[in-house]
Amino acid sequence: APQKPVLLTGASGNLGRVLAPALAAQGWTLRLTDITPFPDALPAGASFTRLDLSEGLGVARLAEGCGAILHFGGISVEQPFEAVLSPNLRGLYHIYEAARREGARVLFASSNHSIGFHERPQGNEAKIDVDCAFRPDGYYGLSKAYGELMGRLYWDKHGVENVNLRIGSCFPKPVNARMLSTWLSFGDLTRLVTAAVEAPRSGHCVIWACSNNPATFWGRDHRDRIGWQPQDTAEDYRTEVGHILSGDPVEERYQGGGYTSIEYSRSA
Ligand code: NAI
Ligand code: 15L
Repeated sequence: APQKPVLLTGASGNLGRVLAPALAAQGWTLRLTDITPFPDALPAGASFTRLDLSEGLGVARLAEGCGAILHFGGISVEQPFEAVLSPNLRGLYHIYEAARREGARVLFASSNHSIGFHERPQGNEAKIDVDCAFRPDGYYGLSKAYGELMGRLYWDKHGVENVNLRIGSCFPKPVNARMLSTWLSFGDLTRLVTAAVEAPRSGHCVIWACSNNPATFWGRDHRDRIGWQPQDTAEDYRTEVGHILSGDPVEERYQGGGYTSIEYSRSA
């Protein structure tokens, strides 16, 4: 287990509620935080502080003495610009300033929606690597691109290490055909976070956070630097969900799926 406490933002969210008990069971000392109360029993060795990420002083105080910040808090779906702005842009800045002060490593829950307007590869067409262009599919995806670039800046200028997890679809199981490509199991997520915190050095790196899916959209990334390999596969669910398509041509064309077609108004 890490020697210093680990701060987990977004602790009351879907992934926070998976990670908090799983990491605590590995003996980690966790500081949990969210704007909404933690709905479950507090795991052993964990404390919880209710806080809005827009409060920079509060974030700085919570991060005191921490060796890593797992940043999973904020807006997690497409929302109007004004709703995304404070949690995802201002909040991210507070996280990075705290990390700089503490010399802590940041794990950032980025998203496939930072690159969602790449087309899905057909047949044996080349898959995109993590150094592909950002092609956000909305204000949410744009905030994730900003978050990854914030990591780039703080590494280049201040040596703040950061691992950016470009998460596909992290749910108990895939629920449609797209998720045969994008699904990340909870087990693979927990092992990924563990590897990213425990790696002796990470620098600035970007990881395609999906399970070992043969139908993946994604190619090379920096997983070797942290020594992570996914163990689960969405393929186990092909007969169950492989026929579940949206019927929307925009959604099915692009990697970001349903987010790309929200308010889509391009005519050619
Ligand atoms: P979630 O929406 O369940 O959890 C996010 C948490 O952030 C919530 O508990 C919410 O209360 C908290 N939050 C929102 N605004 C806040 C603020 N101003 N101050 C403090 N806390 C605030 O989302 P989920 O699914 O757990 O995702 C966690 C992270 O992973 C998010 O950053 C999301 O963008 C990212 N992600 C998740 C994916 C998934 O498939 N679940 C896919 C790609 C990225
Ligand atoms: C995300 O970024 C969201 O947080 C999650 O709710 C899913 O929509 C996921 O992407 C996805 O693309 O399936």
